[in-house]
Amino acid sequence: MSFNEWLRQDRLPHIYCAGCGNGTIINCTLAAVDSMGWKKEETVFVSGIGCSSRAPGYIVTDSLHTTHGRALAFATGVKMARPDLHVVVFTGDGDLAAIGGNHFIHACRRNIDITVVCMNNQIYGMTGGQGSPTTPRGCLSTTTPYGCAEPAFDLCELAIAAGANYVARWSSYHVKELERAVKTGLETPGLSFIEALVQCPTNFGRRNKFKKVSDQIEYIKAHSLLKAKRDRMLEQGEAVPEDMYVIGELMKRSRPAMGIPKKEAAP
Ligand SMILES: Cc1ncc(C[n+]2csc(CCOP(=O)(O)OP(=O)(O)O)c2C)c(N)n1
Ligand code: SF4
Repeated sequence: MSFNEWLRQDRLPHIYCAGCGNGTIINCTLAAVDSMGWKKEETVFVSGIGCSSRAPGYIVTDSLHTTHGRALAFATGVKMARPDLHVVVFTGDGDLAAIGGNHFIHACRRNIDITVVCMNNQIYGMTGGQGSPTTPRGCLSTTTPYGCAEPAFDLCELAIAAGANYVARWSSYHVKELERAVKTGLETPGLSFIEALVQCPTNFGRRNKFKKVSDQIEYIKAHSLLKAKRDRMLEQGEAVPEDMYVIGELMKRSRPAMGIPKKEAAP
């Protein structure tokens, strides 16, 4: 089977702008799902609202496109009612961490057995470019015309502190690493959180001096710092610059998870 078979050709063309990073993340996720050998009728994709949350509509499985911020609440319901199903959530930084923030921390606390892929473009894409909880300090958006003054949420730190079993961060540049991380997330019982930094040329790039799509991808690449290197820097007492994105596998543990199918009793 090829992962292309997971895409609904009848839904094309898609709504994404030219150069949007979301397509790359969908490809990586579908390649990981396909490599698990899962059946389409056993796999459900769930999302909230936003450009990123349109993803399940392009996939040939049952899917739920829910209310803004509520993807994890719906996904929890699906998994608790049908623990035999594989549940994958697509979400955006606004959907997950602003309106959906409480659902995020409690899904991690419960450590429910779902995989969450967050396309973090650091802005509200669908509604025209308002600042989100991950908009970096100093960056421009329609609601931060003088530069965002607030510190950004670190979504991975949040997921780790709240209790998720697997947490990783990559980007639309790191396609192979991202695919492997999603696969590890799918294999790991409990909540897996994979953050993918993505370029949004229309609403983030355009306002923040990234003239070409590739400029923003290059920026993300140049500001990515492998966790192992970050740890070495800290050990040596070196300061880690605030504008670096720590990438890699940030947590893998086996806290008790919810929504795991019960094993058949031995005869
Ligand atoms: C209750 C509610 N509030 C606000 C909105 C408007 N709204 C739709 S998408 C969105 C932001 C989406 O941003 P994000 O989750 O970062 O996704 P992106 O579009 O950037 O992928 C907002 C505020 C809504 N649909 N419902
Ligand atoms: S607004 Fe941004 S996130 Fe939304 S489709 Fe366009 S480039 Fe992608």
